[in-house]
Amino acid sequence: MSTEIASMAEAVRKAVGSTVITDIHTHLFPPSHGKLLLWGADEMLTYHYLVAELFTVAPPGLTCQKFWSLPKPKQADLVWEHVFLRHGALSEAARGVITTFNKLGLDVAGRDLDGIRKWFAAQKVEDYLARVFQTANIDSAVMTNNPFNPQEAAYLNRDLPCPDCLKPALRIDPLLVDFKSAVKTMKDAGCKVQLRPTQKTFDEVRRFLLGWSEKIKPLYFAASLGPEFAYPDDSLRTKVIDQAIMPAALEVGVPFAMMIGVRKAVNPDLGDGGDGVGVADVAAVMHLLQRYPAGKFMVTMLSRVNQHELCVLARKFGSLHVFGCWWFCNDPSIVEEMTRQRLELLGTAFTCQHSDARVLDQLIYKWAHTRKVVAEVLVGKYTDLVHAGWRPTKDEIWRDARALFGGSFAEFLAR
Ligand code: RAT
Ligand code: ZN
Repeated sequence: MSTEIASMAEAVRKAVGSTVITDIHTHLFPPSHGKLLLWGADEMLTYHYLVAELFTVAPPGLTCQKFWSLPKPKQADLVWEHVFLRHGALSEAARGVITTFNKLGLDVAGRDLDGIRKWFAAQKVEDYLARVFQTANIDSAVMTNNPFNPQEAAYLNRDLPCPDCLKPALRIDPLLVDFKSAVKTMKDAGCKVQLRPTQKTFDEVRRFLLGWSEKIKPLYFAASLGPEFAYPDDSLRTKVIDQAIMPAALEVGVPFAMMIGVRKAVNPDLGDGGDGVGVADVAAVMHLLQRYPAGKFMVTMLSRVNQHELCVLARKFGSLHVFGCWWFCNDPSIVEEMTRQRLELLGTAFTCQHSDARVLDQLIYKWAHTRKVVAEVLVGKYTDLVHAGWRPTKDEIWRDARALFGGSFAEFLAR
């Protein structure tokens, strides 16, 4: 038995370590979208997770205002000095930078940030993108394409080249969280929308979504929502979902992805790093699933507290695809717990992780760290199976590994 378990464990580690990954939610852009695609040492060091961390240890004289007024390399210097050198790179985000530099073959132990910067300065972004995808062993990554962001919309309207490894997704938050600004953007784009929620306005919103879908061919529509998200209720948000978003999603035949539980700007001085987390009401998702039996929904939730209830819901509705260990859940201890819980309740019918990479290079560490944790969870599960008398074949192990890292998602999309 023990040799069987040892060879199974080796096969699992190999499969999880080497399976190709489809990254189903990132904030990456094609190189043709210029400065929108973030990459390199300074972008990694100023990732909002690390900026938030800097201000847990920053000297009293260093205010957020002062930090934001500095050029990016100076901001990166401050993170390097106070987080990495004076306090230690133990957090997940800090360790991630180290893992990434290391996997790129850079001398991270030498702590030579200037040398590392020189190496990045010599890279050509198109080649570097291919190199990162190869190092992380990813076949494709889904972008977040937001037509409500004028800069992004301008790039999208120019039909610029996009490498095959980057897939589109239509991000529509303002429709649900800031209808006023959504109306302004749509008006600027020539839609006949009004702030007053009339049938005509909803028809126009639907046309806006259909138009963008036709243009970019998104894999899904997506929005991030607060812990207060309720459905149905008598808010404008419910009307927008029922009269514009769901009709458009059904017509295009794409899932509606909801990322639920973010408490926006609890400390606005920190910028993107200033958002927090709150426990949400999973019943809102349940009501959507009940109301739209022909719809498809992808959901990730930010609070650890919501995870179990969400898994139970996914057992009841094949139209719900649970994905990722999002943001504050993307820490090894929580990824381990969530992956085990999901396997126990859902088998492999979920996507164990998405990277949420905002900086290209992060694909390297986010996936290296996830693979390691998920491999050990799977070894434990297969060990239990072997003890129970089952003998998983190598092919089955590879099938299951791929399922968790993109295979189940592909199946869900094809349903
Ligand atoms: O994880 C993050 O980087 C967050 O700031 C958000 O981008 C979140 O993932 C989102 O897509 O809203
Ligand atoms: Zn995201």
